[in-house]
Amino acid sequence: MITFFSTLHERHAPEFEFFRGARVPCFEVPARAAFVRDELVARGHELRTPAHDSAPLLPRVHARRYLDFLETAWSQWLEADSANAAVQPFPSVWPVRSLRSDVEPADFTARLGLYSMDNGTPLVAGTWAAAKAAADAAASAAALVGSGTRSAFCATRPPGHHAGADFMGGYCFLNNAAIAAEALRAGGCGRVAILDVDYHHGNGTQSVFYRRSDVLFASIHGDPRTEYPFYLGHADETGEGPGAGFNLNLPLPPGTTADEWFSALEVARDRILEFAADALVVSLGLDTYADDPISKFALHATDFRRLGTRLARLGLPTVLVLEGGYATKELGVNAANVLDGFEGA
Ligand code: Q9C
Ligand code: ZN
Repeated sequence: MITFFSTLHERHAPEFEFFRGARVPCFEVPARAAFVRDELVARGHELRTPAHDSAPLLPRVHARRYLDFLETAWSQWLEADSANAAVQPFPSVWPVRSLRSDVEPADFTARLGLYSMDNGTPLVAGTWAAAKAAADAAASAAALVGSGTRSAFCATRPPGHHAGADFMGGYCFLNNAAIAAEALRAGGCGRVAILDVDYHHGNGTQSVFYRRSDVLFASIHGDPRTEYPFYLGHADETGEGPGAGFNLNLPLPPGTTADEWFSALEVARDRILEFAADALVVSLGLDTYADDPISKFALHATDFRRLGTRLARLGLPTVLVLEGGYATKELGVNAANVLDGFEGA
C-alpha cells in the first residue's frame, strides 16, 4: 500500500510526560514511526514523502487562533524566558465550566491550558513541524485516494484523534483523520465515514463533526467511565442538530477479547454501509493490542490482519492514518498486518 512518511516526525521528541504525579518517559516516541517504516519497507510497501500542503485545509478543522498558537508556541515560550529552551512547558490551569475561554491570557502557561485538554501532551520545539508534516501526509493520502487509488496509509506521528477544533490532548495536536476527511469532501466525496479503531475514544474527531451529516463518525473504544479521555465517548452521544444520528460510539469494557471486539466492528460496518459512504477514513490506533502498556483490550498480531480484511470488504476508497499504539517494537508488524490484510482481501 502506498504509505506517506516524513522524517520530520523525529522533531517531535519530548522526553517525559506525567503519570501518577511523576515524570515518566514518553509512550508516544519517534521509534514508533521508525518501526512502522522499517516493517513496511521490509514487506515491499512503497513509501512516499507527503507533497500536499495541508495549510488550506487546517482552518476547516481547527480554529484560527489555535493554529496561530500552535505554530508559534515554542517561540512564545522562549520569549517568556530564554532559559525555557531546555524546559518542557506543561499547562497547570484550565478554563473549566464558568471560566472564560474567549480571552487569551497574556501568561504563556495560562494560554497553553486554554488550548489543552490534559497535562499529558508535551510540546517541544519541533512539535509544529512534525504535526504539520503528519497533516500534509493526511492531505496527500486523501488526494491520492480521491483521485482513484483504492487505499493509502499515513505512517505518521504525532497522532491526531484527541485534538479538537481548538485544543490539543492525548499526544495529539492536529487532527489528521479529520483533515483527511475534509480533504476528501473538498475533492468531491459527498459522504465520508470515519471509523476510529484506536483503544481510546476519538473525542476530537467526534466533536469536529458532531453537528454534521456529511461525515459519519463511528468509534470502538475503551469505556470512558474507566478509560481516557473520560469525558466523551458514551453510547448515548449520537450527534446533534443536522448531525443527529451521524455519530456512533461503541464503548467496550477493559478485558474485551478479539471476538467481542470484532462483533462491535460488525455493528460499525453495518452503520457505515447504511450511511452509503463514498470514502472511508480509518483512525488506525494499534493500542487495542494485548501487550499495549497503557490499554486493556486483547487483540493479537493476527487479529490486525483480520481487521485489514474486514476494512477492505467495505469496498470503499480508504485512507488509513496511524493513531496510538505503544507496544513500540511490535507496532510495525501490527500496522503492516492491517495493510497486508487489506490488500489480500
Ligand atoms: N501516562 C492515543 O492513543 N493518557 N492517545 C495516558 C499514561 C493519555 C492516548 C496515561 C492516553 C492518550 C492517540
Ligand atoms: Zn489510543
